Amino acid sequence: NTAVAPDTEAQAVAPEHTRTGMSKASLKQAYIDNLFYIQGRFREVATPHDLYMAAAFTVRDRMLDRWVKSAQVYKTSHSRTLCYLSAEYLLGPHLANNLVNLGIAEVAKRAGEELDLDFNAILEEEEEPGLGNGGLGRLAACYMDSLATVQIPAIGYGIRYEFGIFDQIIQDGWQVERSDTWLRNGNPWEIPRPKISFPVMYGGHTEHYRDHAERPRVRWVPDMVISGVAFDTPVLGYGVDNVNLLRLWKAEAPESFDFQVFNVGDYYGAVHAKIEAETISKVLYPNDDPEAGKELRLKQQYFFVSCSIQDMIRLHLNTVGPLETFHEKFVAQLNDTHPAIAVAELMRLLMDDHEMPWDTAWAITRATFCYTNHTLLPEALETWSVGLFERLLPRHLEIIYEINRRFLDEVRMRYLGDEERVARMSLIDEAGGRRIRMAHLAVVGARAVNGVAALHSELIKTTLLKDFYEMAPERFHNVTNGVTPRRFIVVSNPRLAGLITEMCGNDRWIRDLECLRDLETHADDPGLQARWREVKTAAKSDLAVWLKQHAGVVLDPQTMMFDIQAKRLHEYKRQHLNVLHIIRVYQRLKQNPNLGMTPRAFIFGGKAAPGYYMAKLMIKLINSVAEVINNDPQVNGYIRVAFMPDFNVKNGQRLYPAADLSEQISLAGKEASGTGNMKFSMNGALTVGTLDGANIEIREEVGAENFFLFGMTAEEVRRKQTEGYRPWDYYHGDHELKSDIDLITSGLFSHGDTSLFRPLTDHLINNDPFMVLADYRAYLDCQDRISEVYDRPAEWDRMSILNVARMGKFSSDRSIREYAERIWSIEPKPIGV
Ligand code: NBG
Repeated sequence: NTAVAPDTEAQAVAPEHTRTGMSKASLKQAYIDNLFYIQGRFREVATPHDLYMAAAFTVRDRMLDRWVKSAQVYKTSHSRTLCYLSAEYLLGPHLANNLVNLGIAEVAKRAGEELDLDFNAILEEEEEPGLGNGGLGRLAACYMDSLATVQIPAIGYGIRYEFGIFDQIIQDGWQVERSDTWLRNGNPWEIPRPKISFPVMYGGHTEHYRDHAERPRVRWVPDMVISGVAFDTPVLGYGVDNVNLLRLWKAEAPESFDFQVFNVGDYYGAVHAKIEAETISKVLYPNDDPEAGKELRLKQQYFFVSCSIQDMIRLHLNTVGPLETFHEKFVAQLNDTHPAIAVAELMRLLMDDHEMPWDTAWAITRATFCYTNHTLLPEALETWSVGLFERLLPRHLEIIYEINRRFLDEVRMRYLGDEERVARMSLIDEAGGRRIRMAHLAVVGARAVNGVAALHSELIKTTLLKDFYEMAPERFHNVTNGVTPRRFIVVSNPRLAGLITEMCGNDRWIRDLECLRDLETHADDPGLQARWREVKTAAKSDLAVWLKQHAGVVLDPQTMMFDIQAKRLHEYKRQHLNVLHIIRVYQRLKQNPNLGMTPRAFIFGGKAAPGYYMAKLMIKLINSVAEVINNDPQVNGYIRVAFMPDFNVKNGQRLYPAADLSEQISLAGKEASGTGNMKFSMNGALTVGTLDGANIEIREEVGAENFFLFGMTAEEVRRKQTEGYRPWDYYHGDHELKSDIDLITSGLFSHGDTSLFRPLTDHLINNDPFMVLADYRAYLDCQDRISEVYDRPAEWDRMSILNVARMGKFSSDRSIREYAERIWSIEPKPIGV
């Protein structure tokens, strides 16, 4: 069931006479039926939303067929199952992706045409579930796609936030946040499971007692109980019949709880309890890095972890049997430390509810969990105050103390007399208010730990978790991130996908991205280069139309290089370095209006955490520079600046295909991996980048000659930091740099206001924690080289083709296979039909 073209295979699954047939005729019939029987509409009165819903249900029915079969096979074959525990899933729109994975994108389009439907308008109608912040949440979504595609039985567990990541609008150049009401019109992709529901407890105290056999036992008496209800979304693999489960939990007040209060006559108290319970899954925290100490966030984490572990135990008891084999049935991957409390929760359930002794419970727990670290930034490493834990999760605090006591004894035994090491490794940070180090809990409770790119995994071993690495080096791994080529090439860039398929002679590359290598031999072919360029220009035109409508900026897709930086706004990602380059080009043009330069459109996209002042100021700066440049007739034939509002998955899909140049300019050692870097290269953009995160591996793959490298290495950064970095010296030592920064403070971009951007420029000159000034000159020189190459189209196109041809490694299918083989020990389980 592997090498069959998806269209044919899909037809084999559902014969024509069934209600989920895949032919054009059955699709048309099903669509009309769904419009009528589900939406209660006929064509003449249907709204665009009705038309979308009917399409979504038509596609969903065809997935459910396969889902039921997958569930049956997984159950009867007792398949080992991967549970991905993640507080975020940045899924993006489902419809187009599911059509592609079902293999019916083409036939559905034709069916739509015959029904006189505007296919693109229907796709546009979908509101995307933005249940994540950025890279980490999107990675979880790519991994769900790949798990199904490489046929690994898997359940993704998470939270069904009622409000996902905020919508960003730009007002007067500033970011303004609007709440994301994605569920407002209903979500056709999910199936509520009111009967799959678990109690989740908070607060109260613990009681230690002896049971009938005189064994010491613990009972947790909470002061609040809520319930978590499952909502399931099917996730279909590409070109296979495997459908996995994404199970998201919604918080509700348990009925019985309501009743109790109601019975004693406290109606308002009951209502209040209900509201408080439902608050828990209300909204996603919009920060890349956790805000310290937010109680509701800890409640959310524990909420979805507790429901998920209880669900796993239920599944195990229903299918396999005794919990002693729990770790043989399940592996649980912790996506960062957000679900790390799972270590204590599994211990609690095994011991308190299922009467297991500590050692057995601990052996099972340690064998179940694996932990992925996604950042080295100190401000992003989660810790929770012991006081908060004591109030919210008193039983878990006891368990964590006991885990710590036993663990530190081991450390002491191993490193006699090294009490400093003991303090460094403790799960409790004793310095300045006692705090629980969630990363340490995850490491101690997991059998494998991994970073997300080669450099990052090395830095974990030599800095962040050095002591742990020394103690158990065999538990440390690297799995470099990947992205799904289904969404990020086939769905978002159909023209490129078509050209690649034609050049390769088949579409195998979609499930085996290494096949793109076939393009290499054509890299110098002027015929391919011309078509390659046409595809790129067409994507640029689409983006230009969109940006004109949504950002009010006019860009010329024919003459301008599209230079794009799209990612969260963060100082370490250095959007301000990009801005300094724009200002330099602007000044050059002003000094010499006849400078024949390569025209460029500088395009930005990204959200700032609502409380991150400096990041918001960077957005304002970009928009302010844009306003001046775009309205200056002396330069605007050469350069323009655009800020795309509301960068999300849907809008990302407009950006990646249209980029000539991808900006990956973080300070070396700070970006754990990056995944946007992969999405851009896969779509033929060349990268200007530092030796950071996965950039290093991208450069290795595509060849140094096809990558624009600049800046310090992580090692050089470290050295400069220890020697004492003085941005002031750079500012005074480079008159162009000084004049670019001074132009910002002059008020030119702020209608004469010389104080507006002062916080940003002062910070650069005096502190510059991410060494923008140190890399400025190298960045500018590199950008000049880039402009020169862009003026030699044959050379540029060749490089672009080679970039795509050599991106095989960065498919998330490869990442998942590595996890499955090296970390999880899970075999693919094909669904034969
Ligand atoms: C982010 C990193 C990125 C990385 C993604 C996915 C967090 C905490 N980390 O570099 O900053 O690509 O994770 O691994 O969001």
